[in-house]
Amino acid sequence: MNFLVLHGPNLNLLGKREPQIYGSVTLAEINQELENLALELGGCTLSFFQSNTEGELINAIQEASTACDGILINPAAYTHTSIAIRDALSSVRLPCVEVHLSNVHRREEFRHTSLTAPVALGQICGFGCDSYLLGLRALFNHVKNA
Ligand code: CA2
Repeated sequence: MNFLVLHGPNLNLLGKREPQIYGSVTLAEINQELENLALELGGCTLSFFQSNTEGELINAIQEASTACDGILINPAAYTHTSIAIRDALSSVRLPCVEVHLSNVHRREEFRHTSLTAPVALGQICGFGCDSYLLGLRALFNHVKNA
């Protein structure tokens, strides 16, 4: 099984700015934790991509259609704004799990809407790095049992 892990805009700043909201863990550390879990799950390889650009995220989603069995995505602020990313996820027809570090439902009202969650298997939020790990487990189990 091959999974694409997609990180949206500004997540490259993790651990470097606003630790009171997003914690002190860096994106590299999250990716490492995911690699460790993939090893533990067995038979699962991961590719990682972060971009601050909507079009690059869409290209990565489209390219995943031939190379991957599923997508783990934190679309970051594009969660709340991007019909284009939602359309890309929907058209690629791969199982997808949406994750967020913070509990978006406890934050500003504009973060309560996700344009992407309706085309995902599910959304996990509020558990910091564990949101990603829980998301990978859910994606792995879904694909294994499909
Ligand atoms: O909680 C999440 O994972 C979010 O996807 C993070 C996004 C936010 O727009 C979503 O509403 C919820 C923001 C990512 C920005 O990350 C930063 C990290 C460190 C410093 C500044 C921004």
